[in-house]
Amino acid sequence: MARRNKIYEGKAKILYEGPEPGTYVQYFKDDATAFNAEKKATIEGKGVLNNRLSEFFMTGLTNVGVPNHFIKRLNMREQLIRQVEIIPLEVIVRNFAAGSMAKRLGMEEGTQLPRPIIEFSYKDDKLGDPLVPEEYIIAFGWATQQDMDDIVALALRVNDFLAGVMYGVGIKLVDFKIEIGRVWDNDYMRLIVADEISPDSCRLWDIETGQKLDKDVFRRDLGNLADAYTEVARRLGVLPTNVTHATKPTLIN
Ligand code: AIR
Ligand code: ASP
Repeated sequence: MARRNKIYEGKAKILYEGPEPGTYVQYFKDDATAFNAEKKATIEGKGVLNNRLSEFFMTGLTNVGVPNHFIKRLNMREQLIRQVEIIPLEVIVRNFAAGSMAKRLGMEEGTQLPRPIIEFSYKDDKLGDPLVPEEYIIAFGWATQQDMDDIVALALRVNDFLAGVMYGVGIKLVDFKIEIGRVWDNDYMRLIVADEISPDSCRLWDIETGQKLDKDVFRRDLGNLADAYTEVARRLGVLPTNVTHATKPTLIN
């Protein structure tokens, strides 16, 4: 059988033409990159875990009424998604200072913020995804003021959902990144959550021990990334509880 048409290949995922108009197949690779692909590795099992975890979070969002691109998982590494026009922004929500915010402001990582803080980066690897003010976004026409209001509302709903789900399994949601896409239903345009939600795009710390269970394990060489993601999946009930090593993940259907 002929391979599907490749639409786009990113650092961790590939998009293929979907079986019906308006759909794509999203394939999760085992590749990990950090610092805009300066650091690279292949981590066996990561793609399988992220496919399943993104399915878990997106399905949960659907169930609480937050619109997103997920349609269904097709197999271990692929999911069917709605085709969207991606807004070229990384929408970052922070509950505790960490990463680039902690560095920029000289704050200790883990400091609780007075309220969730949302920031936007312009998606451009060559520029290192620079932080941009809303003023730029609107002036350059990447999104309108109405879009920005909708994006902030969506981001806060995702934050409340994800923070609650993670809290339930003893994990603190420090921060995360989402991407937003436009879809059209006839002439009516809507914004929905797109891309992925996984430990690649969140900071997740064990509430008791502070242990990092996200991509910082790879960025900062803190241990085995697949083991950390397996732990997240296991706590969420996505993997059987007796799985202790990620090399060959077994999935519950
Ligand atoms: N993120 C940003 N660009 C790519 C990703 N995955 C996520 C990080 C972190 C949050 O956005 O994984 O959860 C904030 O990242 P930073 O580096 O700005 O502190
Ligand atoms: N995903 C980006 C990269 O590949 C940023 C990061 O997650 O650190 O560099």
